[in-house]
Amino acid sequence: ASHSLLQALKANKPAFGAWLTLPGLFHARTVAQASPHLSWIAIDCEHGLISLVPGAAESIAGIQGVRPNGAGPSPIVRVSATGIAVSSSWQIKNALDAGARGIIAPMISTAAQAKQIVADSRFPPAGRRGFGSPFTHGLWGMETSAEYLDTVNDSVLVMVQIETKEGVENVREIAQVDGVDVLFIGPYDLSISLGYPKPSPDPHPDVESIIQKILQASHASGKKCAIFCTSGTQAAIRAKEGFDIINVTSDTGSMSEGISSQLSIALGN
Ligand code: 3PY
Repeated sequence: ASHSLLQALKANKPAFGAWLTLPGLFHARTVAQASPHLSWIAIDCEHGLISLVPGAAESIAGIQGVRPNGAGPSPIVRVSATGIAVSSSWQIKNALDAGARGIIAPMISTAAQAKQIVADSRFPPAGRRGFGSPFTHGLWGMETSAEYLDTVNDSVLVMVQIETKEGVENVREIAQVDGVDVLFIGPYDLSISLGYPKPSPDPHPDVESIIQKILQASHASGKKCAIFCTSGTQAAIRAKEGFDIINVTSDTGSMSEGISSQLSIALGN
C-alpha cells in the first residue's frame, strides 16, 4: 500500500508539502489541486481549526478527490496530543481510521513517549492499534478491510515532533525508537521552548545549530527528518541541506500573502 509521500521518501527525493489549518472538503481540495508537485498535505488538528471527527475525514476526502488511489498528495494528520501517551491513543485511532497516511505527534520529549505513539499507530503485533473501521480501506483504494489490516503497518508514517528542550536533550534516543519514521522539527515551538524569540522568518543562529544537530541525529539513526517552513525560499534551502520532508506554506499564510500582494499591485504600491 503505497502513497505519494512514501514514494518520495523511498526515492530519496525531498517531499514538499502544504499545511491546512482551515476545515472543509472543498477547501482541502483547492489546496490539493494547487500543484501536482505536492507530495503531502498536513491536516492540522493541533493548532489549526480542524476537528479530528469529522473534520479530518472531510479534509482527507477533499484531498483524495483530486487524484485517485494514493497518486495525489498524501493526507497526514497532526493530532493535538502533546506527548501524553494516554490521551494520544484515541486521537491517533481517529486520525488513522479517517484515512490518514501518516500522523504527526507534537511535543515528543522522550523515547518512552515516542514508543507510545508508534504503538498507537500500528496494528498488533507491532503495536496496539485497534481495528474495526468500516470506512478506512476504501479510502486507501482497497477492496477489503482485511487487506488494509494486513498491509498498512508499513505504509502509515509515524512522525514525532522535536520541538521541546527535553526533546532536544533526548533526540538520539528518540531517533533510535523502532517504528519512528520521521523526526519533524517545529522551529516555532523549538525556539520558544529554548528561550529564544520565534523565527522571523529564520530561527536564531543558536536554534539553527540545534536544528542541524536534529537533522544529523535523524540520519545517523536511519530516520527521515522533516521541517516546517513558511516560504518556498526557506523550503529550497532546507532541501539543499538534506531535509527529507519540507512544509512550504500554509493555506492561511498563502491566502493572506496572495490577497495582500494582489491588492498592493492594484493600489500601485
Ligand atoms: C512549530 O514550528 O512549532 C510547528 O510545530 C510547526 O507548526
